[in-house]
Amino acid sequence: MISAELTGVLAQRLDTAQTSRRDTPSLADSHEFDIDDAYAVQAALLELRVGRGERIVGVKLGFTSKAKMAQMGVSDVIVGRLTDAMRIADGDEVDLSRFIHPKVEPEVAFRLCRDVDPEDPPTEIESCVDAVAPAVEIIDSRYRDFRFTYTDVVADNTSAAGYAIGPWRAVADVANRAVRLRTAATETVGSTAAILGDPVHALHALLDMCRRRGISLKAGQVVLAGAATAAVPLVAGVTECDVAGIGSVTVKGF
Ligand code: OOG
Repeated sequence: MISAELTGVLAQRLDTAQTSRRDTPSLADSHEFDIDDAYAVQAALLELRVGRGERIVGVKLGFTSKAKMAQMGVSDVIVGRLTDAMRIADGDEVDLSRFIHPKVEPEVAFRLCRDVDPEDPPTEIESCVDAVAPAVEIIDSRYRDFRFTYTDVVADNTSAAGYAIGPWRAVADVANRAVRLRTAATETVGSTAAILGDPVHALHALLDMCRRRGISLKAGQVVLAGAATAAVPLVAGVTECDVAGIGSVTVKGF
């Protein structure tokens, strides 16, 4: 286990990379730390953001696609925090100079209608969700060239940098829906089945992580269930994510 002091130093390094938009080498190049340390660095990083007045508004899951897990050689999802500073309203402009090297992923979002207490977790998390929506997540690893280890990316709040959510609708079956992500440069198609077979499984994985890692969730918070396709560069112009039968969401990079 790394010391509280080193935890703070590593969190500060990642925070400076984000606020100055300058990438940093992998922490694992110079430090040995395990997954528990990585979540402690993430928590310290979020404390810095909250200390600047940001509010935690939800969580995001990563590595929910089998391809990405295989690529990283892991079998566990990762969890990061979303803050209000990361939120982009549906259709709004987003200044690309806010980021280091942003990429975008098509996702499904869930809205929580009940708190989730890790000490007294619900038996099934579906009862805590009242709405679903199409979403895009902007990931912007603070590491040079997106080169990181499993523990690095957890420390870096799972590359979370921005998100936009389309119109909410009452909970619907979101299994195996066609997903299309269009940017000015590329079009990518996929299926929500890439998200652990069904985005609802991402909710189950989240509940498990909440129990294991003492993460509490609050009614009104959002959950991004993970990418339905590989991430693509976020470029200037309109980026649209469409989830068949659920709806679409856009952001406009400039
Ligand atoms: C890590 C974040 C991955 C997902 O949905 O798998 C992620 C990264 O690739 O930078 O958000």
